Amino acid sequence: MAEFNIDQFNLEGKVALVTGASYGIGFAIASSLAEAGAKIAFNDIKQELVDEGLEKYKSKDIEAYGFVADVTKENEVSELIKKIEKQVGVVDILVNNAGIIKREKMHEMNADDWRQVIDIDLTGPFIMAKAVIPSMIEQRSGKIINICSMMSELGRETVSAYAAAKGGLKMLTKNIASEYGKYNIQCNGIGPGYIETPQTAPLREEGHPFNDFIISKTPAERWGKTDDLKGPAVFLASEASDFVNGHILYVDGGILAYIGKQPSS
Ligand code: NAP
Ligand code: GCO
Repeated sequence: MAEFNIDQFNLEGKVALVTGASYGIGFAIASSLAEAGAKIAFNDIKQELVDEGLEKYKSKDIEAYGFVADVTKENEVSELIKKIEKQVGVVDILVNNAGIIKREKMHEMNADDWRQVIDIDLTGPFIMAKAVIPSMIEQRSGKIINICSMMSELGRETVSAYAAAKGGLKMLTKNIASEYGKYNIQCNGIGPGYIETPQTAPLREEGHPFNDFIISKTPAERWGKTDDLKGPAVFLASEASDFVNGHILYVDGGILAYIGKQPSS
């Protein structure tokens, strides 16, 4: 690698595919990659969400290409990649963002709900990654960013399937890095802390005890904003991180470093 130059963060000429990026974390990350120069493609499971997303990108002057595709369906993903290659170009950067959570006590959760979470949050990133890796091998370059979680490291009541999937996603990240690093493909994760999005809306309702709990567990003493994830995403998508591989970058305001507030004496 040449001497450091700020242009290493520039993504001009790159095509970035962000899954489930009509709103929330995916939308913020895709916007940051576009601000750094990349062309954006995204998918979602419903046409109305894709349309909503397209409007939002347009209002920010971002040229984005939106497609309907379910990340758990191999045939839909392979069609998606063909369409993107034709209309936008070969995918240089994949961000596996699409994900769901189900908050249920484990002993009351049925196996179908468990399977759905594992399917979308873990098998989806596997299907997406395997669809773009062949062209990344051919190009001898590629970036895959998996959106992990605090639950890649920690457990909590009611999120067993999500924690199992996000813990698995951390290990899939390390395995992709191990298997494809020789082709100059880097696969890293971003582990967001507790971020204000529709996914966490039920936990942030006025008076919800979880709200105070999260603020007290976070040294930054606030919920994260989707904007907090933009810089880390650009870094991991860019040449500036070419020797960073298999790493999970936790963007959590310090949660994982902290034992929690000490009792006042
Ligand atoms: P979100 O607001 O629920 O957005 C997730 C997106 O993925 C939605 O557009 C969703 O569509 C889409 N999606 C769901 N299933 C899909 C499928 N099978 N195929 C394609 N798209 C699908 O979530 P978020 O809070 O922005 O979270 C984005 C990612 O960050 C997730 O992986 C989440 O686990 C992770 N994360 C979130 C937080 C947080 O605090 N918010 C923290 C750590 C990690 P629908 O609206 O139709 O479901
Ligand atoms: C929950 C939350 C989390 C966050 C996030 C933490 O119910 O505990 O929804 O799972 O969304 O993934 O990093």
